[in-house]
Amino acid sequence: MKTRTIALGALVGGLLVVPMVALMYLADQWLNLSFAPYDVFDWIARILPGPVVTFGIDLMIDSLQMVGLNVADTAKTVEHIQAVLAFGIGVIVASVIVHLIVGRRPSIGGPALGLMVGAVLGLPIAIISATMTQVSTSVFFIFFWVLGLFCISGVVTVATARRLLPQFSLTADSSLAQTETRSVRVAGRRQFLIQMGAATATVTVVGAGLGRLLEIDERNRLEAELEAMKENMPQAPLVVELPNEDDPIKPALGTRPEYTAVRDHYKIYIRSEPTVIDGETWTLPIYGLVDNPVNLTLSEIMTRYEPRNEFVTLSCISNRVGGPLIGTTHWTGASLKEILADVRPQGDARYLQITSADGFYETVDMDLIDSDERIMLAYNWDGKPIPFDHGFPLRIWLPDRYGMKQPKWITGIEVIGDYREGYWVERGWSEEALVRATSVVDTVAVDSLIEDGERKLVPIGGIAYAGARGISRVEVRIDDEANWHEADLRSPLSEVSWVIWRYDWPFEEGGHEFHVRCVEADGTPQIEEENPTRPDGATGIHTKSERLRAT
Ligand SMILES: Nc1nc2c(c(=O)[nH]1)N[C@H]1C(S)=C(S)[C@@H](COP(=O)(O)O)O[C@H]1N2
Ligand SMILES: [Mo]
Repeated sequence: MKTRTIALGALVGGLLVVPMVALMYLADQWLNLSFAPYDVFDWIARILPGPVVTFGIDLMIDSLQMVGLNVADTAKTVEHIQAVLAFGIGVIVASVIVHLIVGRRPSIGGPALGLMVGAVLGLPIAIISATMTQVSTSVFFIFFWVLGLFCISGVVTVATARRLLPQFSLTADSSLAQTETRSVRVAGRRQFLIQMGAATATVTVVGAGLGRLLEIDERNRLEAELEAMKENMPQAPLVVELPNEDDPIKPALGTRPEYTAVRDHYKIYIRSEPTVIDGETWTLPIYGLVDNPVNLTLSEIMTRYEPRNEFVTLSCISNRVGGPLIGTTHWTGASLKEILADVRPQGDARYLQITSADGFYETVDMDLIDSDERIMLAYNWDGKPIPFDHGFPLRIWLPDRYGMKQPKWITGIEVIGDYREGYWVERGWSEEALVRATSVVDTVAVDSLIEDGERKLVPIGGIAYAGARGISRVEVRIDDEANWHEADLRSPLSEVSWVIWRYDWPFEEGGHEFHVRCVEADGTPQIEEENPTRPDGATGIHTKSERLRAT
């Protein structure tokens, strides 16, 4: 009897949660109410200890790689699925518990119990949703929407439990007459379940379908808005020209693009969804230990300060050796040193605490800003306003640091005296987050063999990167050779971008391993020892295995 009750509870929970999620999705898209499964997921990710979160992310990345999926493309989708699944499992478990309670005590039940169950579960989730939400709707509405939905679901769950659990429709089943009524009742229950399933399916399809249409519509609207904004911006869109087109060293076929298309640039953010900011109303307050606090608009930042341009390679500290979380694009912004001079920091000012719309924050040492005019508050990528996913309208750029030190979606800068840890530093990641030198074999280009007299050469190529410190040398080793061969270096896009290298190797059939290592401009070799990403960034030699056949 107990296993039947559990199964029934799970079934009802499942039938309930699917339309619930669909309705929340619809409400999110239509009325701009928050999508609770993401809010809860984001909240859990925020409160869990750093190592646990890192372990979870690592596990996910490993699994994705094991099944051969592109991590940069799929990681967020997997997170979304996890969030919804976790939410679904939560509701199913709750429904099972309700069924067990109602089943054990047929005397209790009814709408009061349903309301109570809904409120007990809905209250914390409504509070989490209201505090974590990224939408502009009043938290008051969000709170009552989530709570209300849970209360209704609670009432429905208890009511269905009372209809479906056998002890409500059956006292004894020994006599023939009662066996007849029993079969009638079993049939009635089955019909009720079918009706419930049909209702579930209808609400789900209509809710999810409408929600999806609205979502597409909204995305188009935002993109059109950003397009229109480009026209009115003091910084006219610019066609980015690469400075090294004429370089005689050409990338080996199959090397990643030297300039990353913005849509292919990796994306990392602490939330399930990117943060969307209205550029028209956004301002940047700079306050705290300053004599002249300011509140700058986007166009003030663009026009008051000489725009600075740079080809920037950005890497995530969670990028593994040879991983996808690295990209190079063209950044435009205002020198932070110049902006700071205008706010006139007071004598005891030491750090800037930068805060972001998504709840992210980091601290930057003012001595660093003083010593490096290149540090910028960037508003353009690839000659256009930074896309929503990448931090519109403003993000900071710090040469030589991993992405974790560089907030996007900046909403405020407080000038402070005492050091405060940043979001990821608090979670156990590197305080300095200086990028570590790394080199990667992208390709062994068997499809573009070069005839060299008697021999054939196979181009091998990839990237090397050491932040703002630059690369002076890249070396390749094949299999267990004693010697490393010096590769050719293409002139980089900038002093702070990665370098494309290539080495044309005398072709030999069979399986081979191609290893690469690099040396920084000042002669420091890359760390060959393997280290994990946490806490200071991954190190180690990248190796590509390839089976070569003459064609
Ligand atoms: N506001 C905010 N800024 C942020 C983050 C974030 O989650 N929120 N992630 C950081 C990390 S860990 C990285 S690697 C870079 C990624 O920038 P991208 O998504 O444009 O590639 O943004 C950094 N800035
Ligand atoms: Mo990162």
